[in-house]
Amino acid sequence: MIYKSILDFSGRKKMLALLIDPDETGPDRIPDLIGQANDSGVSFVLVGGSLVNKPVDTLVAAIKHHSLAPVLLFPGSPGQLSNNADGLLLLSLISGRNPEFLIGNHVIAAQFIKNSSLEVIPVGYMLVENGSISSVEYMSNTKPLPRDKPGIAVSTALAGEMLGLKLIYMEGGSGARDIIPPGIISEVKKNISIPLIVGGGIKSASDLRKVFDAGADIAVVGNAAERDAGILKEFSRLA
Ligand code: 1GP
Repeated sequence: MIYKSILDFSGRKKMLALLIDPDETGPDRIPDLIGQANDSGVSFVLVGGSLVNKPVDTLVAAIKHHSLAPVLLFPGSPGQLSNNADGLLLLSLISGRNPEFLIGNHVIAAQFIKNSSLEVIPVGYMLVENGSISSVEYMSNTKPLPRDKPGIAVSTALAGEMLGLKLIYMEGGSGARDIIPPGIISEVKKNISIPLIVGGGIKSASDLRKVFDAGADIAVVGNAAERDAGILKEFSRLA
């Protein structure tokens, strides 16, 4: 059980997740990239993006073939589902007020998911303002949480937990210039009892240190690892 392993590690060990965007990383790069993730002890491989044009199914199968870590779908739309993964982060975009991203897409996907072997992990997905319009913001047509108002983020995360969501994912946006301010991460962490994932703009060991120190249980790295997979080894030393 993937979720059980996250619960077991939370508070004891920090976890690193590698995010693969199918439009940026083709199957040809998978053996090397996943090989480096394996050597670095990456805990999870996430696959997905806000807008994906390339087929996901064969890519997920290739990742699954090479990866020692569980492969989790991180879908921006129902078209990114694949039965070749181990699990699914079933994202509800609770920072926004677009019903399609809160429940609509889930209705479309529900029967496919029920008939799959995917472990479903319901996630409260919270987009935090980062100074520019992120792909998530644009594609979901939602407003991000203000980065200087931790109280709103805390209330949002609490509501997600009370609704029964199993993880909170604070998202600064793929390729964000800056990480989510550590102060807002720590406020959310102090107030919830479910594990916290943080991603967006983690480019250096110092960024990662700040995100972990602020309370993230799992940090997600996408662009930086796609540019240079060697960074995973350095990052894994902080996990
Ligand atoms: C985006 O949180 C992830 O969904 C990762 O972001 O690509 O900036 O690492 P980066």
